[in-house]
Amino acid sequence: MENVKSIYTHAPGGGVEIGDLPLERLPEQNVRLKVLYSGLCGTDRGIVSGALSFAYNPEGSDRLVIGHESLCMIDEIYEESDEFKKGDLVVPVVRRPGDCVNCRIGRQDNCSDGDKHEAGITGMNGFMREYFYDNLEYLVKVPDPGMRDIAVLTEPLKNVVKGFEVFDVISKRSVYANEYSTFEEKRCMVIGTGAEAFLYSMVAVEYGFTVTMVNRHPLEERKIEIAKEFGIQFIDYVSDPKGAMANGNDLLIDTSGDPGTIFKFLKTLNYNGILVLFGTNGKAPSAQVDGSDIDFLIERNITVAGSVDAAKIHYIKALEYLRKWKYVYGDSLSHLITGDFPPENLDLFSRKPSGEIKTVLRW
Ligand code: DN4
Ligand code: BGC
Ligand code: ZN
Ligand code: ZN
Repeated sequence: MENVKSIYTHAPGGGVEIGDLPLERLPEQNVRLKVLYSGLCGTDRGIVSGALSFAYNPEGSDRLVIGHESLCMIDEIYEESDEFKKGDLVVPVVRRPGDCVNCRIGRQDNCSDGDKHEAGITGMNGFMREYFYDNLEYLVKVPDPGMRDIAVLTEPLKNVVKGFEVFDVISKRSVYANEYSTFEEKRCMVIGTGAEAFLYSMVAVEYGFTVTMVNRHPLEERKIEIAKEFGIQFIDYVSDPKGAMANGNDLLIDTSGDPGTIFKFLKTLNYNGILVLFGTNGKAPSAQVDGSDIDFLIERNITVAGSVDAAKIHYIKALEYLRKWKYVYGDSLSHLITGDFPPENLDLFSRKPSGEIKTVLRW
């Protein structure tokens, strides 16, 4: 069996190593992929630090190849296909279905019994390696080869597209839009300033919201500039607590996973406000909630929704956004990718480069 350079951990304990590991091909796998780029995110760092207790190794193995964000090229194809051919750029989907009703209709992102797997996260080897075998069924084709520089953002953006699908469903419970049935003058606050926060903010701008990102420290000048290019405002809520709490918000999106911060900004939600919980951090400190917090949620008809992962349809929509944004924002879009490193740079898993939005590994 051939060996390929791979980055792996021992889940759920953590750690990160790089080395040559055997590349297995299962009988149902009909495509060989060459990995071009891997994105690195909060989930990868959480797995490596041992903060995500839900991560686990493939059955019978004591290690997990990590990585779920990638842009790949079809290296070999072993079956006739009208859709795919050798050389196509593709994004493999993260979550693989189990047997529940949601999984059986391609909505494993809403799996109803937890019996699914996620590449590089739960029980299935991921994409941080030179090559791997997969099934055409789990690939999404990048429609335009000119998107090679930004298509690695498809996977993190697909989560955001799903998050907004959740928002679309929930916002129907009352009249949420303004009198012109648009979201202009509605306010969206995003907690956190990482890649997912930027992508959530950009889609919120698309919807017509006035968007503010917040963090507990100042932001590098360069990141503030990039945010401005996309029409996003930033507030450091420690140095400007009044500014951060000044306006009511209609939509609050959390990418921090920090309960204390979430409850603090929850109190800025307007009537019929919506909180989308997205950030995961099992090591975040606990926060106090009292009866008045619960009263606040009830009296204002506030909806709190968790949102995880996404389905193929969201990957396709994410690619549509990226294609449009490349046209609208030009070179600014690629500024979201703030660093491009060889895979041997394992310190990236424990240290965020300064000014990071999205760090990628180039294979
Ligand atoms: P990230 O870049 O680590 O983003 C987390 C952001 O939250 C960073 O900007 C943090 O700031 C910021 N933050 C942490 N604590 C606070 C706080 N107390 N107040 C304000 N901001 C804070 O990771 P990412 O953008 O890749 O992903 C965001 C989160 O979503 C991670 O927890 C992922 O595990 C999770 N995630 C969930 C899904 C899903 O549900 C998909 C992808 C990611 P700093 O680091 O600059 O200080 O499907
Ligand atoms: C991935 C999702 C996955 C989630 C698990 C994220 O980083 O993008 O596909 O479901 O991690 O928490
Ligand atoms: Zn990720
Ligand atoms: Zn399922």
